Amino acid sequence: MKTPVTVLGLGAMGTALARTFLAAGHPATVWNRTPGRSPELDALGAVRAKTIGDAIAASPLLVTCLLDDASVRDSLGPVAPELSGRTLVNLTNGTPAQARRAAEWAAQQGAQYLDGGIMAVPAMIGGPAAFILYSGSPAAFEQHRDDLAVLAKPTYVGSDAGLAALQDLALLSAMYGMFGGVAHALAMVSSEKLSPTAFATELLVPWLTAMLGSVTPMANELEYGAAPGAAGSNLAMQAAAFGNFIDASEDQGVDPLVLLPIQQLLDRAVAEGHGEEDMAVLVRLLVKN
Ligand code: FVH
Repeated sequence: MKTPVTVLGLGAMGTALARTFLAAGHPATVWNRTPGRSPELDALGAVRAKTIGDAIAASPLLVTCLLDDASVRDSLGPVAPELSGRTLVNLTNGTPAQARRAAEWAAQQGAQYLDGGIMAVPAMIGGPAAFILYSGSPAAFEQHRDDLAVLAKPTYVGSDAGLAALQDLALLSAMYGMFGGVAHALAMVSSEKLSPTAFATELLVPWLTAMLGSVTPMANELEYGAAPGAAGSNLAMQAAAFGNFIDASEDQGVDPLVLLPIQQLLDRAVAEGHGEEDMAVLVRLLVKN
């Protein structure tokens, strides 16, 4: 028999997780703060626990997917003794510090703990492009790797429980930076009588795809130092051009809000003597200690 699993939280993501466990043949018990959410799970065979205590008692493997760290603490705090002997996999978005505190707290309750960062939207769960970062108890990960694999490719990143959250937030930061730039680009195009769809498909997506080729060399440079003659696009040149981005935005009636921090960073790099270097320097300027 497949491992029985309890899913705590039936928001958009918790519902997708429960549905996917059920589809893979796992007996699944579900609980949500507001009862009756996601009724479609009943027809798929989910057992709806009346209390969170009943939900925890039903399975050795517990998956939480709630709004935030406070909602996890609010929900699990009153039933902490019930966690003993179980594995808690927390897929709620949080910080590394929150994950480390949760791991310590779970250990005090006698539970194994894995923290997870879901790199997918709900529709991707159970599909080939989804992956989930896990950190925390190596024994728990080995024990439940196959169970967790039905949700998304499980990627274990270390026994320090904070490492999944750290890399989850790093990945999401890159994504939001990209979407911020995309929002600005589409606003610029929309300020004229141009088709945003044609711009996106014919120009923007190919451009971003080509620029992705710079990401690994930038990371390499950070780790191993600049390759001789590598700086083909120096920062002084980029800072000089960046004023045009801001001026053109203003001329078009587009708020340059998302560009201003980048301009600030480029100007700082040049002022601190890095004008002849390239983008990898920006990483060093961002790190505070
Ligand atoms: N959906 C997504 O695209 C992203 C993908 C990556 C991972 N995130 C994180 O997953 C967590 C849950 O996200 P969600 O999409 O399921 O969120 P909602 O649909 O808004 O559901 C929220 C659930 O949390 C429950 N809840 C809220 N506050 C409390 C509380 N104080 N005590 C107990 N439960 C609480 C809420 O219950 P209810 O409002 O129905 O009673 C929902 O079950 C999240 O960390 C994302 O960042 C999703």
